[in-house]
Amino acid sequence: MTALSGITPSGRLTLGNHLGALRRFTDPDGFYFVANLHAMTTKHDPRRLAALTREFATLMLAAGVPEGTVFIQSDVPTHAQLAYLLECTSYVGELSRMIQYKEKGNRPMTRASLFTYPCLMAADILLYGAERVPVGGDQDQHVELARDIAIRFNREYGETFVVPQLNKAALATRVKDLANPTAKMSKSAADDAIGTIRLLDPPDVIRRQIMRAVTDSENEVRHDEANKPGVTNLLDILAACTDGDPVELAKSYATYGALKQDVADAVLAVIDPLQKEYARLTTDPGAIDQLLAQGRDRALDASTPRLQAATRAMGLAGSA
Ligand code: AQP
Repeated sequence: MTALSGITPSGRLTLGNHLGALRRFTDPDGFYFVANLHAMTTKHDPRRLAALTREFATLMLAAGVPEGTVFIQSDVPTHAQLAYLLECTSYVGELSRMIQYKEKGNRPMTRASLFTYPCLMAADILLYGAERVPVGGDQDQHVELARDIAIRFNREYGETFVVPQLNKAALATRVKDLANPTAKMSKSAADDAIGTIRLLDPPDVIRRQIMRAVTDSENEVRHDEANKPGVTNLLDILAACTDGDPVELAKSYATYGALKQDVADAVLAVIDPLQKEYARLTTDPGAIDQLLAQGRDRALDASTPRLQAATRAMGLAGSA
């Protein structure tokens, strides 16, 4: 089974991104990419995008994502090439039903890419023959569309793509915002948002944010998402960082203060080695370039045959 996952440089990486994605990118045969083409569907700052892309790629390497599996999406042109072919097999009707477009798009100044990016996402998936795509619930619609496109393409132009399945079993803990624990911790939150833990924030800032996390007016440490979202989020974070069971962990705490202290220690124990490795890697930019070139070449080799098959199937074979 081909493991494939992208992460969009739409803001600085968070603890949620690490626990839910980066640290699960462990397959030496996988493909893990910085989805920078996906970060341009709304107005963007080119310098910030370039800096975030480099930071993401370096953090992926620092997190121990296997060598040769990490690449930057725009370095592998097969993604954009296949995306165009898939745009030519998709319908305006199905793209206009996509949630992001319905919520943020459909205005005269909306970028056309906010309408077509689901085809790019389908290309990301279909290029590598991924059979199962581990995604959070908010991504279901994209995988459904990739399935529809693959089935239609195979029917109209001949068997070319593996039809992917949704892989809900692989879902990770959803880390919630510390200041608003009913919402997901998101990297696109404002840079100074107090509820978002950024992987590269100084340890004292991270500790302070955890100590200030919103809880409730009771005094009982209990895992109860509906009635105690703040405390439950802290227990889930502690469990994810220590490989523990959040319900069991709750029994060891009599006060919120003691829980927060342990959450801060556990989070910093996860983040500290990551920050040290990041700092070490950034002293040798040439080595980072080399690792990313290795990932790019491998992704290009793996994806080119399927792009060529799709190209031929659509009647674009040229003189070759
Ligand atoms: N809070 C979270 N808890 C656990 N996992 C999370 N992920 C994101 N937030 C959490 C996982 O990180 C990866 C990022 O995927 P993405 O870049 O496509 O963006 P996303 O899922 O929309 O994540 P963000 O951080 O919330 O970004 P923005 O703010 O841009 O929307 C995925 O594997 C996701 O499950």
